[in-house]
Amino acid sequence: MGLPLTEEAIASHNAPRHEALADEYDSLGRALARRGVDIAAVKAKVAGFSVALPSWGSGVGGTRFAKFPIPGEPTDIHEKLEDCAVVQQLSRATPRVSPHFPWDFVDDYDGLRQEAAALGLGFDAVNSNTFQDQPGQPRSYRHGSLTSTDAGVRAQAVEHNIECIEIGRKLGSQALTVWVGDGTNFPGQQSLGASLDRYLDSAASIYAALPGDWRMLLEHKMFEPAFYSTVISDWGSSILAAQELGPKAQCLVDLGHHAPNVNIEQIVARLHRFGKLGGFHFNDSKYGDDDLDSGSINPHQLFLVFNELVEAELNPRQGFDPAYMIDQSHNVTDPIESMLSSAEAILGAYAKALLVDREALTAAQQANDVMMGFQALRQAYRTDVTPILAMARAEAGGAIDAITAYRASGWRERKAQQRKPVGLGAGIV
Ligand code: PSV
Ligand code: MN
Repeated sequence: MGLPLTEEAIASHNAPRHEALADEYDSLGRALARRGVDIAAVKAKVAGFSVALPSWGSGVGGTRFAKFPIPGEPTDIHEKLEDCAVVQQLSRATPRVSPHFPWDFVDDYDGLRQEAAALGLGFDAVNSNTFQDQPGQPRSYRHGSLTSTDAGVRAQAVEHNIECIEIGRKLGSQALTVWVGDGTNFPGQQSLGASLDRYLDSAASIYAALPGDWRMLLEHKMFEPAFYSTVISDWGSSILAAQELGPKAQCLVDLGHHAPNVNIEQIVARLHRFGKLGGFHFNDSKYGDDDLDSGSINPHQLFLVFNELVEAELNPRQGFDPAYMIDQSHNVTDPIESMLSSAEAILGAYAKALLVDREALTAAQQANDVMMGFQALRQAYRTDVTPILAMARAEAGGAIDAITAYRASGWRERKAQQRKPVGLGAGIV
């Protein structure tokens, strides 16, 4: 199996756009040079940045009310990989896929790894799933998984996570992301203290099965599906658990998993300060865990998060190497288009953060010059970095205008002829 799109198709998309892009890139380069910024250095950083795609994000998502499938959407991990390869071919920023089990179970993981490699893809963190029951599963997660009061349920959940590690080893991953939906809907339903004890105990058994060069990424979430309390509800619970588990345990920040208006960039800085910033699930939200496209609602927040990440890059603590992943639910768009748009938003936030005049910022902060500190960020934020992103993509063999190139490729229409239709019903968030 070759790559989904031909190189010629991308080249012929780029050809008529090159001249205008070069003009815009040169013009931005001159403007940045006047600010003492070398555009080529920023482009090189952007070109070296990548974000993993969620295997589940290539399917059409749903809300708990409904899912509206589109013709040609992928129905299994093989087709999901193909769609992720399209995103990678056009964006050149998404070379890895983060799989989710049991959704992506197959019989032959060595074969799956080869299949991905032939599509130009590798695998990122593996995600376990103990928030749903699967057909034929001996015990139910209705009342919790890693934190269940039933030792047999806890053992089953631990076993599943260890199985995910085993699969991940075959796929070449080096991290396990653990998110549990465990929690309560009623005060009095469970002991808030004892459920955390049970979590720590179960998590320690998973931790003990981690290979030496692996990380365990603990993903917190304030609410949903549990609406009164969640066991790992916030970054405080997450970092305490990670500290208790050991150095290979770090915290994963899903941008949608916080209380409204929480200062996420500050959380990022705090986690970094203690060497516990393990990774991200990028998405955007307005009200709760909306799983909307990255940067579509609050691009400024994304920029401020990346501002902290650039600070962290410049002042690395031990183990600073966050796993960057997208985690979105594409309910009303073609998932490939959403992932292209999101990758661009994420890279754009990074590029803008790279433009911050760090010397000016530090000097302003030192002198308590409030307005100039703010302006150091503002100047970078209002810069249109589109030409840098497009040039980096084009130089790497990607498309100057990725969504237009994707539409012109006719990929989805072709797949609508070839792939079996997916069922209706409520989708997964
Ligand atoms: C939970 O809301 C979450 O963010 C976790 O990362 C899950 O693995 C993912 O969404 C997929 O449902
Ligand atoms: Mn997530």
